[in-house]
Amino acid sequence: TEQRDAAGPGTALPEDHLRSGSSVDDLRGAVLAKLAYAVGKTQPDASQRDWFLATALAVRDRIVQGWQNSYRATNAGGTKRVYYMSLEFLIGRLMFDALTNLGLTDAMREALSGLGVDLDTLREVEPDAALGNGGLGRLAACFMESMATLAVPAYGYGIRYENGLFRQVVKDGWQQEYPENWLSFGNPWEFARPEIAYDIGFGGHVETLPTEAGPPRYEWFPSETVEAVAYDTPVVGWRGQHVNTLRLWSARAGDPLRLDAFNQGDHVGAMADRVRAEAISKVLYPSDATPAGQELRLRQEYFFAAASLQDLVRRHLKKYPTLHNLPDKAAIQLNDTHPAIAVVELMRILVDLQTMPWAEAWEITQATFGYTNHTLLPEALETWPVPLMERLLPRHMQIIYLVNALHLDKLRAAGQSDVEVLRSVSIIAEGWGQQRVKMGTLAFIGSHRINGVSALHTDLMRQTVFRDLNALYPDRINNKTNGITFRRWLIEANPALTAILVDVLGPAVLDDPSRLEGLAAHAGDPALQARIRAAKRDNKLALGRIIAARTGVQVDPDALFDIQIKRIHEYKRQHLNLLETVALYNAIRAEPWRDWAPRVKIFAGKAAASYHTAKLIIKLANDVARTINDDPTVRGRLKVVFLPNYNVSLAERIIPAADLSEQISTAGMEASGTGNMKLALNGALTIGTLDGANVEIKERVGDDNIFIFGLTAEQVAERHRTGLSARDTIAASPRLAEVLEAVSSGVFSPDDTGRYKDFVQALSDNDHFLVTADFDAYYAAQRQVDALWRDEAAWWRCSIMNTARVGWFSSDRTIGEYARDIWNVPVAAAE
Ligand code: KOT
Repeated sequence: TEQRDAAGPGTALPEDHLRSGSSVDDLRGAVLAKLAYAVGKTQPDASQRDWFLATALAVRDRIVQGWQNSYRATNAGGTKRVYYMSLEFLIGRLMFDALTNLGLTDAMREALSGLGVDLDTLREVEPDAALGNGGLGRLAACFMESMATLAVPAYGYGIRYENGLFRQVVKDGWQQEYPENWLSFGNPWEFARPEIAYDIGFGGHVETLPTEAGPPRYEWFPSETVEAVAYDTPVVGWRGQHVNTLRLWSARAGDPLRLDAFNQGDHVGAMADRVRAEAISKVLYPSDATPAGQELRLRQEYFFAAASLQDLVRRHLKKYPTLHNLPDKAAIQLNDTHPAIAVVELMRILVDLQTMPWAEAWEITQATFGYTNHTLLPEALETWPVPLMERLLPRHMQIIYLVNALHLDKLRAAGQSDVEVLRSVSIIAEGWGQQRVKMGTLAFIGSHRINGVSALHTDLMRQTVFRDLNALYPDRINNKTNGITFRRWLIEANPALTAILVDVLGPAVLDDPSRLEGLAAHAGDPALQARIRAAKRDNKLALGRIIAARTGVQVDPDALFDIQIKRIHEYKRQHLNLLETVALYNAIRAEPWRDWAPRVKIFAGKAAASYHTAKLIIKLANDVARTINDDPTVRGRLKVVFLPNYNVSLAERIIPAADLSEQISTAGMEASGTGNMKLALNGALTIGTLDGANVEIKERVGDDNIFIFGLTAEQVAERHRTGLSARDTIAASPRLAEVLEAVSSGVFSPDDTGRYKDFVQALSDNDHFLVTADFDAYYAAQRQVDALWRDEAAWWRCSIMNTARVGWFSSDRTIGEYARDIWNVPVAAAE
């Protein structure tokens, strides 16, 4: 082949024809060919990274055939496609996903071992694709895998950020952020498509063109254009049958960029424009559940929404003469409001470019879009200042005003005259001397279905942020409880548990998670308990090695591993866990003779760089950890660990080693949670509030197999109405008072005794997240955990019941519901 020239002289080159064979010999030959011809290395010179690249490229070859078949079948059949638009895809590593779903893991391990290469070492070399912040982005990645598994023809659309979520370093207990350049050594999974590029406009002005009859036409003349270039990653489903595409857009300066300036000698000025254009895909905003608010973020949102729409409209028009049948051929799902400007862009395409009458265009738009809401936190609801939108997207702002006016006209015509209601359902908010565009309202009005991500969250949506819109359009809001892909979170992350499940339940459990239920009948079986326990112990030993390597702390695999892993946020209440840790520490010191159940408290998570309280909570975790771990009187009964740089691949190591899952958000604030599902599936017991999907986990695993405590969402709302001073609560709990006094006075921060003074003060003055109100109930629930842990047979019975009863939280189930209730597309029948 033409690539042969790339090989070094004097090297015997292996055959490069083994494109699709999957025997051990085929795979070995394919990896060697990739190493020579694609990586350009000989075996003796190859680093682990070279071997990883060669292996990944050989695996990718084996996906391509299915990819092309899937594409051809969808195209020939004129099958409806799903477009999942998301500013975040928190993918993690892909090699084991691909190997698992193709059924090639064992063969590849053997192929490589014949070359003296260890597959599990290569696994660790792959960088994490962290193109997301947390739950919302990880959900998008799980959904991509499940859509491929269920043979739903789908594209994921997003941005190919050069820098993913920052790398977290903990220095002296404080979080520091470093850039995460995940692409610096190349990305073997993607295909660059430089020929698939679209012009994306910004700024400029709108011209009104009179027409012979009827309303005038409008044309937008942007002052700036940026090119969006496609990069495609194939997404292979379970059993490798169907393959979809994740298409991520990269920004490229339009060419020639200000050639005039360049030719007149203003190289720097011309280059500054280039940098400004290409900044769009440089970095993921590290804000979870808070809107970024900067102009660059709005540019990102429009950039990827517009590129994706041009792409799917072009695909449609290649096959059909008009866009009238778009909703029969395309379902677009908006992952939160970040892509909501797409609603307006589609209207602009239909009305301005395709000269479709407004009413028809609106019907098509609504029938095409669905919108998923992921948070009710008022500070997280996205709004944009009208002047900014007007400057950046002048035609879109006109369309938004008209959409809004027609929407409000319709309501008034239907008899709605309550000014408060009209104000609340308007897309434009007034106040603070500035109009703002409410993206949630825009997404709601522009979609035929709006969904929440757990039963409780969806109910609260109906009662709170979308109360008035729900009253007007009662059938639009529906629930789609989140799920997780069991391929990554069980089969790949926990092979030891998977082997036991296959042994007890048969291999069909891998295709049909409802079969996990069969485990319940054996939950009390001492032999099964012993096996499950041994597998967990091995996973804990493996995690213990990671903990020792990264923090220097030694942990006992026979201690209870108590895990809280998620973004650091006050509503998630890592500080409630820390205060309970301090209370336990006090109790151990006060009563050292008691038979304390040994525990390791493990925390991991990133804080938004500008979120000062979250960063202080990380510091508190590290301060508490140092103090307790260094105190000889604790005698190893309690250890505290903060594991730095939490990401998808670290989650894959922590979750299989968990005994206890901390899901302790203030009720009503966590929309769903998905870590709760991953941990329960892997046999951890949940200690949690009645929040998000915890409610549904409790319903499924049963009250005896979960530790529920604290105020309900309704009680939380009541407290917020009646006042949040915590003074009486603290006064009534000597244990809490003692803990707060210790933290406040500097027991854990002797180098800076005032460090936590304001933090503790704020908890007493205005305890918005009700940490103090839930403290005693939480402490009591933790002591119930201790008691159950001492009764080994009872504990492992509960653990097994958790694994047995969470099959419903498979993202295959979730995607099946979206397909049926929102997208109107068929899914492949389970085998
Ligand atoms: C909202 C606005 C900006 C950035 C991120 C968000 C966000 C993230 N909102 N919700 N999430 C999480 O989404 C997960 C998937 O649905 C939920 O499980 C989790 O509860 C949300 O906090």
